Amino acid sequence: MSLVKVEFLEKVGIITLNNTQKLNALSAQLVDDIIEALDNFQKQKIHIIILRAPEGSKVWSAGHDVKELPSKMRDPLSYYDSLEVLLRAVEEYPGPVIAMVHGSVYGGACDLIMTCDMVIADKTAKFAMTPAKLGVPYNSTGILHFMNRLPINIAKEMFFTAELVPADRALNVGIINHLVAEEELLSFTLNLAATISTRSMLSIEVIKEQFRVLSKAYSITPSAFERVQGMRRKVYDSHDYEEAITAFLEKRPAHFKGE
Ligand code: KFV
Repeated sequence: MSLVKVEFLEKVGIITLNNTQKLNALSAQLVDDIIEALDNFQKQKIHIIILRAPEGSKVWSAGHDVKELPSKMRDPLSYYDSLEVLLRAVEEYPGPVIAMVHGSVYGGACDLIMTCDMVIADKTAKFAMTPAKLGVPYNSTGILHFMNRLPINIAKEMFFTAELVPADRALNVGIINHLVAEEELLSFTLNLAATISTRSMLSIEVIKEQFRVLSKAYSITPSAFERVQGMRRKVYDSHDYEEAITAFLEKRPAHFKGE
């Protein structure tokens, strides 16, 4: 059974993450279902996508499925990890993908909304970037998503504290485009999509791709790349990573040693 609900409304493809029992944690199966829905919309030449959770969800998505993170000694966010595949599918979708957010958003799901082209939210929305709570060495493309979107001091605060940023502050710092009343969330998002749909989709597709290419136009030397990978490896080989994942599964706070 698919973990997403797919609708077509007013020329817009709507994908609803629909595994609320598991707080829409981004398991490989949920990710596969989102990607399949995106592929089908692309085949049908649907240009604008809304990504949402079911109405009234307390949690929009709890982020990467922690139960699917590898145990020690393996990169938890390698190129082919399901979350990374999803982020690339959203970035490469040939038209705007709009995140419509009601409820809280954690970790990899926060990266997902940063990867969407726009974010519309109501006052229940909150955003937390939690890898430091889970001892995870975040990956460089993920950090770049935040650097390209937010002032660096705000991005660092999110990564270092792992605390939830409430909706009004999220608006002030640029995490979200528009903060709207709960009862207007869908109509506002559909209106925005309707405006976009009157413009040249060919032009928008190419502009989106230019934003993607230019926002990744950083070059680093092979030795800098290998150094970063080496530093990250120290983290996923560490006591802290193993302890944090175990603590999550045992539903207790993690005890970090810094090694
Ligand atoms: N992965 C897998 N299962 C999860 C999950 C996750 N990210 N978040 C919640 N669950 C499961 C949880 O184990 C429980 O399952 C059920 O969802 C309800 O969660 O089999 P169970 O025991 O019923 P509860 O009981 O924790 O719900 P609640 O007390 O309402 O708290 C909600 C929330 C969201 C505050 C809490 O579940 C939570 O802190 N979840 C983890 C949020 C988080 O840190 N996500 C980041 C994951 S790591 C990540 O995304 C990345 C990329 N990274 O680098 O770290």
